[in-house]
Amino acid sequence: MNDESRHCLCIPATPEDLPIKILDVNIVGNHVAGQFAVLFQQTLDFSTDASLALSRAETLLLYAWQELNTGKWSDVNFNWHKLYAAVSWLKAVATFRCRTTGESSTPPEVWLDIIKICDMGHLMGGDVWEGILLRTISAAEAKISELSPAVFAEPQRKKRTETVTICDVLHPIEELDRPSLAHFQAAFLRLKRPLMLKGILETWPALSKWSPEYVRSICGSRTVPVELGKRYTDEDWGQELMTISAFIDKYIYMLDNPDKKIAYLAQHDLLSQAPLLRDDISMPDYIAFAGDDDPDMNAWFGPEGTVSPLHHDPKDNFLCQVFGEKYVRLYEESESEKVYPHESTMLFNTSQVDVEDPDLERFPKFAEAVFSDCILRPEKLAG
Ligand SMILES: O=C(O)CCC(=O)C(=O)O
Repeated sequence: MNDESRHCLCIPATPEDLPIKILDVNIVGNHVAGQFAVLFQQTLDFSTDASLALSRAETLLLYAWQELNTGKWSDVNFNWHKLYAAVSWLKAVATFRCRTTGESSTPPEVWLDIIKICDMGHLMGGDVWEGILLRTISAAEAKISELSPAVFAEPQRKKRTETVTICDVLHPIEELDRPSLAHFQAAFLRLKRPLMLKGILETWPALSKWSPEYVRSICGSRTVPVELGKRYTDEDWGQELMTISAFIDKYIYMLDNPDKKIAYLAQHDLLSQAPLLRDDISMPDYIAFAGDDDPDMNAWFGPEGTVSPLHHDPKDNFLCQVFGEKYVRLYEESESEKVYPHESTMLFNTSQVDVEDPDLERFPKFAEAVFSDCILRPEKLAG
């Protein structure tokens, strides 16, 4: 492997620069720790057969995957996450060794696969070895744009045709045009009522730049979790990991999707995954007054017709619309009983009522529940 490829894959000058003892044997067991050590040596010793390292990496990933998906995600010991992340990077290196001859230049498809493998590692495991997965992804992205500039070319905004009728607003949420911070604090935080803020996002470059094609050009090769189905409360709802590019083709442009199945890239920390998108927005000052020093920042990206069922979040929310429009309905906490929260522990924060078509025989009190509503368009922000 030449120096440039080693550099792109973040392989240190000497293997000793990567600590091998990162796992607690008491948690992962002697066998897994032993297999990990062999994989580590095999992958970074370029005189060995890389296909052996690759199949050992696959086996270890499967093992770690099972551990990660047994029981509650929050109860999984962090050693399993670390194992998944570290093995993913070793798999990326082994894949590169299997797919390249060392003589001709590496085709962009190989770098795209490296990004996929590292993204999976990062999604499931976080990161190890000082952010090696994200560093490898950045280097691979740079390599792709150098080899094949068209993949990341500056896009044209594609025209979309709206066909979904959006609900009528019945009890409009109060609108404020750039309120002072003091006014905002009094109106929203003290009275605890929702507000629609106007004129706040005007300076965001995202408003003029973002479109499906722009997002594709920035992070089309990145893997993200996608919710399949119209609502997460539906029986046939599921989740899948796919690249953003595949998501845009199949679920935004509905290519190769004859039944027009709906999917939603929902509640995902996309802006950390794609820092260039993060540069197109700025945190509204009002957030500093919401008493959260470390706010979560999630993105929702979907086709027309996607629905987030009526639910409650543990934190206050600022919902900003950058593209398209969205009907939002809010119920006060005092109305909880009338919106019939699910009884299961998984969905306890979600209403059983389909707001668009409520079954008033099953949920009679829903008819009396008091709500406020609005349509969010790119220039407005609901707090
Ligand atoms: O925009 C959406 O579809 C849902 C947003 C949401 O659930 C939230 O802000 O908590």
